[in-house]
Amino acid sequence: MPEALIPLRQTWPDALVRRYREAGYWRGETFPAFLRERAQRLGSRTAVVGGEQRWSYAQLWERAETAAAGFLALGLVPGDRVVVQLGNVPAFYSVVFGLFRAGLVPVYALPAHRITEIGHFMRKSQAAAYVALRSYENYDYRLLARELQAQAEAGELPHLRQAVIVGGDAGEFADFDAFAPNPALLPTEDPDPQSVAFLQISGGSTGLSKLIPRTHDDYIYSFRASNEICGIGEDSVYMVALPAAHNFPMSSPGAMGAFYAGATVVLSPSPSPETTFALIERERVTDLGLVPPLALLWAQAAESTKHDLSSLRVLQVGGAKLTTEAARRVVAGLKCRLQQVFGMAEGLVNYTRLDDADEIVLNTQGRPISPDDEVLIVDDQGRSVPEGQPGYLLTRGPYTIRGYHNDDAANARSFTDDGFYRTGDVVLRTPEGYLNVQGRAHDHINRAGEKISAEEVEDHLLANPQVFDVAVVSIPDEYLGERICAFVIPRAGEARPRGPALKAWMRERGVAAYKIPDQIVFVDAFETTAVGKTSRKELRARLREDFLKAQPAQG
Ligand code: OOB
Repeated sequence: MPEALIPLRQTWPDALVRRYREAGYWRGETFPAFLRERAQRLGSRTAVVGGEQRWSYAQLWERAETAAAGFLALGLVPGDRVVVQLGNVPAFYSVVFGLFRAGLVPVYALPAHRITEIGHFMRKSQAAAYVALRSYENYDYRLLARELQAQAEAGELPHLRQAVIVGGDAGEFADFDAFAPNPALLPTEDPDPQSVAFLQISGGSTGLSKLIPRTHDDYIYSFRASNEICGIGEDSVYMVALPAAHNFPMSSPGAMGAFYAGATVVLSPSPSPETTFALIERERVTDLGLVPPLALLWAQAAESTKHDLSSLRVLQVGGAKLTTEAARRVVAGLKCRLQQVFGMAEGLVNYTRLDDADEIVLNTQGRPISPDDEVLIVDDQGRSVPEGQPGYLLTRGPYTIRGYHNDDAANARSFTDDGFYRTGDVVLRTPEGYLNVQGRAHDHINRAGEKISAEEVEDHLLANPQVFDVAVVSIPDEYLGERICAFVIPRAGEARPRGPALKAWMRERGVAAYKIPDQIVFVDAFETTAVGKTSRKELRARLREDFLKAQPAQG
């Protein structure tokens, strides 16, 4: 018998629960209930467009109900967790809403994840099932399903019972495309709005990604309020250009906000101008979110494009810092409104407002969604810093989690005794109450919006017998914002490793490609301080500094 499932919960103190309800933030809405209502009311309106598919609200709901019945027919039971690894295809939403409808709990993985990450999500969430596309971006996810199955047979994934393949050709796995409607199997009641609807994954600033439990009430509030701030309504056409599972295109206001508003969601298989510009013209896209390097690429490409981009109303940029100069270039290149978004999967999201002065839009990362988002900016001792000074950002509020799932050590580190989440970001607040992101407390690398833990990459490289020691740092990069640089001390007596071979070796371990170092620098030793032992943090800082001094001209 596998060990019992660790309960999924997110607990705000009673007084705050009352406050958030009375203030009208938490309205007792749930994912299945709102989509069912939209399907009844909006029926034939287009909900989602992707590839050759174009589904109305009625069709999306019908497909979600079929998916729900199919998952339950496989023997999954309400409360089971299901790791979902799908790309930007309409089935992403029929699967996810199907899971919600069945009372199952999606765990959102990204298409780039491989066995190391997926195995970790499966174990941490005690997942009963894995759902993936047959193929996406030239990768056959049945390979991953097979690896998971082998781990399950070896007793390493005691909860895993089913793997489901979407998009045909399911091989030995359950075939999502063959799921049949069966209303008798479906729950008669909608889930508890205070219950955990899904597990999002953290950027993993230290070590492996953590699982983020979000409730129906808290998450729906975040995108309903985002819709208002971002001006999303029934006539909006929202494009998902970043990976659909990421919190930004999911809920800020994202596809979920768009569905909530009865708008149309257009999925792009790639965020490149070549792919997206034609789609923007064809579908008359009005809103979308990008990470800074893509926004710059778009601004440049827009100047010479033959496509009509005049439908674009708002371009949101977030996930990593957009410098003032970059913001200017984006505004000059794309003739639409810019909105900066500073958010995190754990909760808090800040937006510049659409009617803010250019000064604010160019120079800040916005202000919180909610009047009840509490923001503290503190020093090393946890004391508030004087107004206008940089400090660590702590936050608590009606859509910010109070703890990660199944991770006591991370919870002890990441939350204060009175429930504030330590974001790890260093920010300052302007006199108008807007936040400006200055940097961060942890050694993670923000590579074009993908967060990579230096520690995690170091651990992988240290597993290589040719590597004696390694320090992984972020290096400023013109295109990516930051790139991953690994300083490696080869092991004496072993054949000297080569950079490309080390990268290939890491890839073969089954690690997401975005975590593979962009650059490997071999060194003979890490110089230590007179005291003898240097902290990893200091060591990384020193290596980065020396590297930049030695090669000031490098990107
Ligand atoms: C978004 O979410 P995550 O969970 O991938 O990453 C959160 C972290 C933040 O703590 C911060 O370090 C960084 O990403 N970040 C930014 C930023 N937006 C996010 N740093 C500077 N400037 C910004 N505008 O990245 C995310 C979630 C929802 C909406 C938007 C982004």
